[in-house]
Amino acid sequence: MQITGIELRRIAMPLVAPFRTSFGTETTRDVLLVRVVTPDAEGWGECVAMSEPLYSSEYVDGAADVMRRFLIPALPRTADPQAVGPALAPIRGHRMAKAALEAAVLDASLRITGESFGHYLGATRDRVPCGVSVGITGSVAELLDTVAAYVEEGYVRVKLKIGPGWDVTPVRAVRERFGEDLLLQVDANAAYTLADARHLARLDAFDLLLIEQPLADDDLVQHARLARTLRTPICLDESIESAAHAAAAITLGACSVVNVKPGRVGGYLEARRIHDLCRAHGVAVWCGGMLETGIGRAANVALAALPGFTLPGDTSASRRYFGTDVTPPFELSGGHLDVPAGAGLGVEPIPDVLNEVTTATEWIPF
Ligand code: OSB
Ligand code: MG
Repeated sequence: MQITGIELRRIAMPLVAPFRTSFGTETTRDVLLVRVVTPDAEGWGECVAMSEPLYSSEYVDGAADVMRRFLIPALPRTADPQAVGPALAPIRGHRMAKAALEAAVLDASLRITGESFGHYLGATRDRVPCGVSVGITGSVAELLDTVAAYVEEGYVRVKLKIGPGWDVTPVRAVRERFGEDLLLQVDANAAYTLADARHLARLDAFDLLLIEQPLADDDLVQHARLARTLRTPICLDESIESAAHAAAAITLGACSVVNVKPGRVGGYLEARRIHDLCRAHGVAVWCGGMLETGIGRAANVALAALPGFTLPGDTSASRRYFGTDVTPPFELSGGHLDVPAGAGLGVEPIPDVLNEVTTATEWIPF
């Protein structure tokens, strides 16, 4: 199956509410979609880079540039998903861009064989429990209202974004209001340093499932030190860009949980390797999110159905993000999302909706 060409499609997706983290506020999701065209099938991939390099060094314009100048010319001529990673390996970094291309090739090739993403990856469930990531709000009262609405919708786990000046007080308020049975965790997006260890230990009082990425992305050693001073388990997000990083983090004792995001680690195949490694070591994993449209969400939900994903993920319903998703919406049922069962991603963009939100397209012949 030869690749005929690749379309880069930029879309602008207004968020239903601004999403504030310790690194910035997002009001519109600026997304780069990739469409791989072959004579027999087309495949879609979503690049999770954000418009500015604040979560990690990647950003949407940079991803589009590296794709057209370096990654697409290096792709194998035939659409073999297993060959994509090795072909792109000589180009350093740019994992989110690589992941989007690999996902699109995977989707195209699975649509031809009729196999679903979930089946291909090794999913063992047909639905997955869902958590929700709650941004920093203007007040504790607003946060409590926001969390109440999500709990009412059925989310089985709540993650609060935290940062210096927005940590112990909001966490205490949520724990007091919703009680000890609420599965609750926090995400600092690398906003603290080891000098904050005593302050972070105050969160131990609230029986959190985990604290995600408290310290800098490139500091596994300090996370290992922090882990010895906290009772709350440490989960790494930004720090884990590969299975090799996950192995190092486990060896050092830098984390006891890993947030798996396929974009951050260079693709769904590397994400599965991290799942396998963590599972073998008894380290829990869960599927993170990057405010994906239905394209990326379909693949994430399939991944989250693998047996080592023992904690609820940030795989929320489409309506938590967008008024109108580019695919038929993912809807929560009893706190779960169904894993798509159709060939490939099992979902496709709705042409009219896609055209409505498209800001630019570029065709790169092969
Ligand atoms: O750190 O997990 C994160 C969104 C964008 C960038 C980084 C993160 C997040 C989220 C939201 O927490 C996850 C989601 O609902 O998609
Ligand atoms: Mg995170």
